[in-house]
Amino acid sequence: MSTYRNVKFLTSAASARQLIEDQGREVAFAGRSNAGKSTAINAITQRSGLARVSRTPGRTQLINFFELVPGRRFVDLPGYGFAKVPAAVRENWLELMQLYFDTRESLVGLVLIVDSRRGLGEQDVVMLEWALAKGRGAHVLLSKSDKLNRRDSTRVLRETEEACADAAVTVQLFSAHARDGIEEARSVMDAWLAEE
Ligand SMILES: Nc1nc2c(ncn2[C@@H]2O[C@H](COP(=O)(O)OP(=O)(O)OP(=O)(O)O)[C@@H](O)[C@H]2O)c(=O)[nH]1
Ligand SMILES: [Mg+2]
Repeated sequence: MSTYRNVKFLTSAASARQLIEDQGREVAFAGRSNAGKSTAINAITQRSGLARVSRTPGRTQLINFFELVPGRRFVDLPGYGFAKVPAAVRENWLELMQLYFDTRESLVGLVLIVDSRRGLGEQDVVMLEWALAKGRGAHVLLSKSDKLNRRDSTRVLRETEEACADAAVTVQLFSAHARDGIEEARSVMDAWLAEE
C-alpha cells in the first residue's frame, strides 16, 4: 500500500522531552530485545535499511520515530528482557515506557513482536495491558515463524490466542525472512492509521 512507500526516519528520543509533537496517529512496535522489531518494520515498509537490525540484543535504547506520510508514524520502542542491561538503564526504560503509554494521545495501536519459539512472556503481557488500558488496539506478531514447522506454529498461534482471549488483542504468525504475514499485518495497521 502507498502509505509505506515514502517512509522516512524522523528522530530518536532518549527521554520524555525528546518525544516529537503528539499529533496525528502512530503505531508503536514493542517486544523483547532480539524479537525482530526492526526486521518487522523493514519488512512491512519494504525498506531494508530503515530500522537498524542489530546483532547485539539490547542495543536499541531509544524511541525511534518514522514518518509514513505527514501525521502518520511508526514508532520503534526500545526492547526489554535483555539480562545484561544495567539496573539504571532498565529503570529509565520503565519510566519512559510508562510515560509514553500513559500520555501519548497519538498512539492508536501496539504491534507486539513475540518470538514464536519463546511465546508470550511476562513483560509482553504487561505491554499489552498498557496499550489496552487506554482503549488502544493491540496486535501480536509471532515472529520468525520460518523457524517452526507447521504443527508447532499452529500450536503457538492457538496458545497465544487463548492467552489473549479476554482482551481486544489479535494474533498472527509472521516471518520477515519468508515474507509471510506482511499483508495481514499491514491491514491491521492501515485500519488503525486511517482517519476516524
Ligand atoms: N529466521 C528469522 N530470523 C529473524 C526474523 N526476523 C528477525 N530475525 C533475526 O532476529 C535477530 C534480531 O532481529 P532485530 O530486528 O534486530 O530485533 P529487534 O527486536 O529489533 O532487536 P533490538 O532492537 O536489539 O531489541 C536478527 O538476527 C534477525 O536477522 C525472521 O523472520 N526469521
Ligand atoms: Mg531493533
